[in-house]
Amino acid sequence: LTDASLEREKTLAMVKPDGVLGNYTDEIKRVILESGFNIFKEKISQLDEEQTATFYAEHSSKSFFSSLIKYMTSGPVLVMVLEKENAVADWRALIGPTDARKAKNTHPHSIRAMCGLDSEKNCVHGSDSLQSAQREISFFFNEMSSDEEVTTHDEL
Ligand code: RTP
Ligand code: MG
Repeated sequence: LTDASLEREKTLAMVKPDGVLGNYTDEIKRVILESGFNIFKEKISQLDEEQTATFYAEHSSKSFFSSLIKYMTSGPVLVMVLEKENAVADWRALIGPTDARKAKNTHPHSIRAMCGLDSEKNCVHGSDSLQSAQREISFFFNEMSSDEEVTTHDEL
């Protein structure tokens, strides 16, 4: 393995329905590229209730689960595989805290401060660990392979 290939950690990023409908996609992708990530794969997807419940299975017993499913199925999402050294933690830092209202106070330069609304409608998703990243990348790019508009970028 070369040094470059060791550095290329991958994470799953998503622009949620409020971000897509609010036309934040281009601005978010600009921040992603300026922050040193490579967009390795991307596609538009429309989640259904079952897919959302599977994706967010860890939250199935939470009070906000049914609301989360309604939100996440309300429109298309843009899913991306981002790669860079320390991609998982760096993308989580870039998006900011879950509650976008808090993000506006404590992390004003974060993506959720830029385009999120509250603790649910927070514009973007990021994998929370290497293990989650692997699960979520195969969820979108192996299991849901019937989706169209997949682009694969050449590795640098
Ligand atoms: P994500 O998984 O989407 O990247 O967000 P996260 O790690 O920052 O937050 P998590 O605890 O995993 O929650 C997943 C998503 O559920 C919605 N949520 N609503 N109403 C509420 O109190 C509440 N709490 C969480 C948000 O859309 C959150 O991103
Ligand atoms: Mg989470």
